[in-house]
Amino acid sequence: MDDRREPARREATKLLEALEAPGVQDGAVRTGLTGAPGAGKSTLLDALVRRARGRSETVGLVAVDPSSRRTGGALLGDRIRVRSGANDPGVFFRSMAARDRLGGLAEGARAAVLILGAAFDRVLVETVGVGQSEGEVAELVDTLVFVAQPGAGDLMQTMKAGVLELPDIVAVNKADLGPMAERTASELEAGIGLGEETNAGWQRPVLRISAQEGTGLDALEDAIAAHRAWLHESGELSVRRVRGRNRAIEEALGLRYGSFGLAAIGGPEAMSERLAADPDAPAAQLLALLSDEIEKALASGGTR
Ligand SMILES: Nc1nc2c(ncn2[C@@H]2O[C@H](COP(=O)(O)OP(=O)(O)O)[C@@H](O)[C@H]2O)c(=O)[nH]1
Ligand SMILES: [Mg+2]
Repeated sequence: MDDRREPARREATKLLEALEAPGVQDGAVRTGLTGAPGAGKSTLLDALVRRARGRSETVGLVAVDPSSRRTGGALLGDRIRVRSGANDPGVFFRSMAARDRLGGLAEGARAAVLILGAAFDRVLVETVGVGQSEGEVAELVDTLVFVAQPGAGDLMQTMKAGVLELPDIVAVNKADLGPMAERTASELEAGIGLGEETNAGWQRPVLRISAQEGTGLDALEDAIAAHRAWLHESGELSVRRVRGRNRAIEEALGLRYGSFGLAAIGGPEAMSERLAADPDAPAAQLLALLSDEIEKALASGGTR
């Protein structure tokens, strides 16, 4: 690691620790939107932002584009800026490329979500539903909404990819298209009925919405609120946050030091034990601690 970066890293660690302190994140409703390109995520996001602003709630937005490195989410950004107004201080937008050089998706996006979660009433994260990035986003937010595109072809692909295990709420968009949307919704209901109980005790609803016409959005907001209440009551909220924290730490260390670095402090199993032993420590603090240990171990010559 470049020594000149060290002071900046320490400052960032302090900031992230403060953002993870008890109570700081509790106020924000953190929701992820995922789904195939063209499903209507950005349109829905825009509608949700305008509804939230209508209730005088502030909104922080993060767009994660797994396909591009630098200009990811530019389209969404333009859209939000145009529609919701660039000068509205109650809306903040940040777009993220999937992976920058040092940090993975989890590290950069997680920091953005924490910062926005401390400052805004709602945090909305949009990502294209492809494999790993979707799982990572699921761990950054409290509620993941899968925006389904009507059409059998897409649906079969989605189901094959196993993507449907992650979402807490399924919103079949473009209900204004009629029978095709209704068929997709029925298929998804059947598909979800067969799924194993990944979310113990939470009945995942399949909703019909039209982001364009604004129909079904009351029900969607109700479902998000109900899911949030369930997260608190069931204790699942802290389970998820610890899982997200652990994933972020493991990914960040893996990217910085590789498997060789992990081996230097005893390998992945030793690391899992370390993380499990301290579920309450902020990610940034553990990350800094483990980074130090790895660097010392590497400097003193290899694995122990
Ligand atoms: N008919 C219909 N079209 C929609 C609806 N929502 C979005 N669209 C259209 O679907 C296309 C893709 O929308 P977009 O929000 O960019 O999708 P994203 O790629 O998932 O972000 C655009 O042409 C939208 O106007 C809807 O509820 N009904
Ligand atoms: Mg979009």
